[in-house]
Amino acid sequence: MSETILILGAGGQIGGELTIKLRSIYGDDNVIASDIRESIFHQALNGPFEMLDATNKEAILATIKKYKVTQVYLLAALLSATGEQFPGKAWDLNMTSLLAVLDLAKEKHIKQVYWPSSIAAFGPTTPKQNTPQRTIMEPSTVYGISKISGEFWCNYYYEKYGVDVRSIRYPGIISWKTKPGGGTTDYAVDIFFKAVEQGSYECFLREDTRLPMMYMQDAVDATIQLMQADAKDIKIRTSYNLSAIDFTPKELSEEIKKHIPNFEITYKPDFRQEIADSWPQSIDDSHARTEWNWSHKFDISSMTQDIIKNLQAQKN
Ligand code: AKB
Repeated sequence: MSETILILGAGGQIGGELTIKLRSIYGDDNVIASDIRESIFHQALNGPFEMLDATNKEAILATIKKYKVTQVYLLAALLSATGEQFPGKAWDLNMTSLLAVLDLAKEKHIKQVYWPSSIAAFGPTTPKQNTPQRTIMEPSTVYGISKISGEFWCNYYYEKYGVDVRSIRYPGIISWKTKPGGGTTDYAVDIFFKAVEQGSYECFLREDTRLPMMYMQDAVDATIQLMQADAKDIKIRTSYNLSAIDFTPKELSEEIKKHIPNFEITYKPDFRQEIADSWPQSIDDSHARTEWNWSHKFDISSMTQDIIKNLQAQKN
């Protein structure tokens, strides 16, 4: 399989780890990382890096032509918490970049597009447990509004122009190599860094806030699996529900205590509590499991063990 891949937003939490994995599959030179600013992370990696504004269609096209790009993974976005602080900027970045890339695919400059949606596309009126693929979707954040709108744009470009665009509704993604920024589920990453560095963490969500989550390795594998799946198996062109684990801050802290017994957590909920309260607690992803054979590998205990082992090794 020979592809040349452009990643927009490669300096972000998911973009960074996707770059590493895609380069291990397609070769360093066939995966072009790009972001609006240079990242130290990418200086440490082999392979091309371009400074690129994901909202600048002409600049993206020039890069596509320069490297003969066949697929674009669009990971640039403003997340839920930052989006509430900068609503206009979130809408502009999230929608302009998506429409630019969809247009480039419609104009046949690229063959395939990946774009992530999120559990943020759901809202307070959505059934919270085992949230179905098709259900009430009335998001209450700007980020969520951009995600539900983006999903319908993807479906529209697929139906009207035959654009091969594929998408996943990510739950909170937990990583240790790259850090998230500006999300509501970020506590579940920060908690590990603080637990290893200082043995304590002040959580910005209530102890009983249950949210759907996933370890980064599973998220990256799912993304690539979806992109490599036979087009005939992709039945959903809005975005696929995807699920692995769900837990509360209290449950996660108890898991961390198994490895760091003195770990202490305190709670000081802020504006992100309302966002978290509007999202599902668990997700039904049976379409992804039956249509393209998705299955997750990490549960809360194997994930916690892996993250703490790696962060402690990094510290020493
Ligand atoms: C966020 O918290 O905003 C993101 C997401 C769930 O899409 N991690």
